[in-house]
Formats: sequence, C-alpha cells, structure tokens
Amino acid sequence: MSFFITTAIAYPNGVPHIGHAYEYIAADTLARFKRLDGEEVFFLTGTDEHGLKMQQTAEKEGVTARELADRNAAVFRELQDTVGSSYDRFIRTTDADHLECAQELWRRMEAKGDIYLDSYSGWYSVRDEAYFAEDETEVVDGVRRAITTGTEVEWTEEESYFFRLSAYQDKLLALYSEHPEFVGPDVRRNEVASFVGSGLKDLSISRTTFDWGVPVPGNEKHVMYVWVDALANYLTGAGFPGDADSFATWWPADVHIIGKDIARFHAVYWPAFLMSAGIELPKRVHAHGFLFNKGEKMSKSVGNVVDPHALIAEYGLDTVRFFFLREISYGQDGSYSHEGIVTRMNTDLANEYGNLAQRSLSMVAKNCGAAVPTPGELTADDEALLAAARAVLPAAREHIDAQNIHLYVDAAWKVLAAANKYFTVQEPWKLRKTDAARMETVLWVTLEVVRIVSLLAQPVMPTAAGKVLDLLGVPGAADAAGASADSVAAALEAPNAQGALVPERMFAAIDSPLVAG
Ligand code: ME8
Repeated sequence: MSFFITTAIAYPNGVPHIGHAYEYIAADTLARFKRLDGEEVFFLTGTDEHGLKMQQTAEKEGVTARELADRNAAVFRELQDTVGSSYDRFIRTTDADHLECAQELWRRMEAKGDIYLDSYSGWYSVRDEAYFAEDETEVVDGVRRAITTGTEVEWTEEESYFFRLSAYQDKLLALYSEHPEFVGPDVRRNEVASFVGSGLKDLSISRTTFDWGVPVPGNEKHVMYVWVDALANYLTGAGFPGDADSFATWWPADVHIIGKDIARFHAVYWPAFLMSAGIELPKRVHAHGFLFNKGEKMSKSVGNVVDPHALIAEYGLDTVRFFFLREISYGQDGSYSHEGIVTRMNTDLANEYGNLAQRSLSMVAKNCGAAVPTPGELTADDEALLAAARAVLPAAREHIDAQNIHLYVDAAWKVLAAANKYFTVQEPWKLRKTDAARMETVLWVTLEVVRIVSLLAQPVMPTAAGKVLDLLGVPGAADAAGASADSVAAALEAPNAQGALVPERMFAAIDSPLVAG
C-alpha cells in the first residue's frame, strides 16, 4: 500500500516559527506511523517561493527574490532536520519540474474552457496572498484590513486571467456531502461548505504588476497567482506530468496536512482546479489549529515569537515532539509554555514511561542475568494488562487515519498508567525473595507492555523509544528510529546484525511477544 502525505509549503519570506515546526512534527509522526505499519510512504514538504510577498520582502532587504528564497529555503530545510522529520522530498516552487507542472495544470484548465482574460479590480492582501471582497474588509484607524485575518489590503486593478470557480459551486457542495471525509476536522468542513454555499465568484489567477512567478503559458506578460502555483506542488511531488509511473503510484494524495488559515485554498480552490484539469482529487485535507504562546498569538511586535531551535535546544527533541502531540487536541488551537512542557516531561515521560522502563529493566539486569525473564502461568491481571496493550494498535490505526494524533498518544499512555499501577500492586521487588518465578512473570508482563508502548511511541519520539527498544533487544528498532527516511527504509528492508530479517511491519512485532534473544 502506498501513502502520500504532504505539509503546506511555507513562505520563505522570513525564518520559520514554532507553528511550522508543529506542522512538520505532526506530519512526520503520521508518516512514521504508516512506514512502521508496513506502508510505502512518500512524505512531501518544501517552500512556496513566488508571489508579491516574497518580492516585496526581498526589495525591503535589498536582495533579489531568488536570493531571499535560496537563503530561507535552506533554513526551512534545516528545521525539518532539526525536528527529526523523515521527509522524502523538499520541494521548492522554483524547481524546474515544478514550473513545468504548474504550466501543464494551467493548460488543462484552459483547455477545459475554465480560464478567460478580463480585468480585476478589488482588494488584495499581500500578507495572506489572497483576494478579499469589499464586505470581507473593514477600515480600522484609517487602514483597510481583511476582517478574518486582520492583514492590510491594497486596491488592485489590472488585466487578469480568471478561473471559472463559479461553475464549480454545485460540484464542490456535492463533494462535501458525498465525501464528508474530504475535509477534516468537521468544523473546517462546515466553514468551507458555508463559504461555498453562499456563492462563488470567479477567481483572479494571474498578475501583471510583478514578475516573480510562473509565467502564464502563451502570455508571458502574466505570472500565475501564487496559490495556483503553490497548490500545484502536490502534483509535482507525485511526478506530474512527466513521470507517469510515479504519478500512478502516489496520486491521489492520501492527506494534505495544513493549518486552518489555509483551509479555503485547499478545500475549495484546489479541488475545483483538479476537477477542471480532469485530475483525481486528494482523499483528504486535514487542517490543524494554531499554536499560541501562553495563549497569546505569536507576533513580532509582542516579542513572543519562539524560535523552534531554541525550544528544542532547551527541552530536547523527543520532549518537544511529545509535548505538542500529547498536549494539543490535533485540529484545535493549542498553547505552549515552559510550565506545560516541564509538567509533561516530569509526569508522562520521566515518571510514567522512563521510570517504569528503568525499574523493570534494572530488576531484570540484577535478577534475571539480564536475559528476558521467563513467564510462568499468567493471572487474570496479567492477561488484562496485556490485552489492553495489544488493543492499542487497532485503535491507533483508526486515530491516525482520522489525524487524531492526541488520541493515539493518549491510548498508549493509558496503558502505561495501567502498567505502572500493575507494577506497584504486584510489588516484584518483594516477590524477589518470596516467589522468584512469579517475579519473573511480573517483569516479563511489564517489559512486554513497555515494548508495545515503545513500538507505538516511535513515530512520536523516535530517539527515546528507539533506545528503549534497543535495550529490550527488539531488532531493527534503533535503525527504524533514525531521522532520515533512508534509514527507516533500510532498517525495514535490510537484515539486522543477527542476520535475521527485521520484521517488515514493525508493528507486527506487537503480536509476537518478547522472546529471549
Ligand atoms: O500559508 N500555528 O505558508 P506559511 C500553527 N505558503 N500553524 C501555523 C501557525 C501557527 N501559529 N502559523 C502558520 C502558507 N502555520 C502557504 C502555504 S500550501 C500549498 C501554501 C501554518 O508559511 C499554516 O497554517 O504562511 C500553514 O499550514 C503552514 O504553517 C505554512 O504557513
């Protein structure tokens, strides 16, 4: 099975912030889960380099748009590595194959009769790279702003190509009702459906007043509206139009991971462009919420923009990844703070996970000659705990397919809580003197749960979970936890040191219990 997952491609007009890191971490976790579950994964991310925002920022900085893009694209790519992202391609909309793809998409929409030349006059927000109707704007302190985003808009009047978006209103409404899974979470689908239901105007899709963009085929006076160009990146990544085999393998995308502010572009414009071009639609668009610093919107003027590198340097990568995915209901807005991170680190990680692994492993080292303990007959308590642990994987699959990442982590941590209780009640340190055989069983059951939880925790905390699995002697675990996609694939394909084949599906190991090695 193939699984194609994408993130939004960021504007490299500045350096990345914590919201970008959050999006990469979540998408990476989904990609890693699918890989460990035996699927062929293609994880695409990158930068959205054209448009007026890039051109204007470059002018302010006294560099060319190309120089600005080169400089910051490198910073975004580096952030992907810093957050441990296992992306397969980092696409830049200035890549040659992307130019070809965006132009082919245009030609197809044109061939369908959906593109016409006219003139545009209306409000445009450079910050949002979006057009706004008059009634979507308001004047605050003498400055006209978009109501939803608060960004300044400017009057724009020029010759422009239009896309017949109005012709797709009914088709889009039919899409949302026949395929409610197309947009998640529900609140975003309702928003988008109500926007479409209230009537769609044709969309201006080219500009003539600047030239930093993809030239319109057949009329080089125009460059494409940056969102036509940007959305096309998902097709470029899949191999459109040149690589038919690749395209057949990866398209349609399984899920586009984006933030809620760009749901309209992905759930209205994008499917309309694709319908027009006669290309299959992606299976799902999932919009996550926004991150706030202690509940406040991050902004340069408030001075609370946190550099993701600083956060990771302070708390460690696994902790930051775990915190974001555990703390925030994926799809809703979330807040982070020093106190919040430290609490999760101390309770969920140090106590519930680290302590249990450390105590059970060190008892094994001291009392079982460091070999895997041999279980005797299992009690009802043993069976119940093991059953709960083994039930997490099927639940996890459902949570992951609905992008309910927080529920997935929660399911694993509930089992850990039960295991901690079990360990306390069973008192294996007392059994050591009274009933060594029972002690071994209790340790075996505990390690079994630690192993299962660690397998499940790998996509979230590749390094920490990989280390625990290594200590437990689970083959291939450390390699599979590696940061790059190559090493994951290699770990899944290559024989391990003992010469035995690493289970192709890492999670299949959940059903084959811990054995002495
Ligand atoms: O929108 N919290 O780029 P971008 C969480 N180039 N997520 C956030 C966030 C925050 N505070 N701020 C931004 C663009 N994001 C376009 C995308 S895709 C074909 C083109 C998310 O750099 C945002 O929602 O402004 C988006 O998904 C991503 O970061 C990139 O935002």
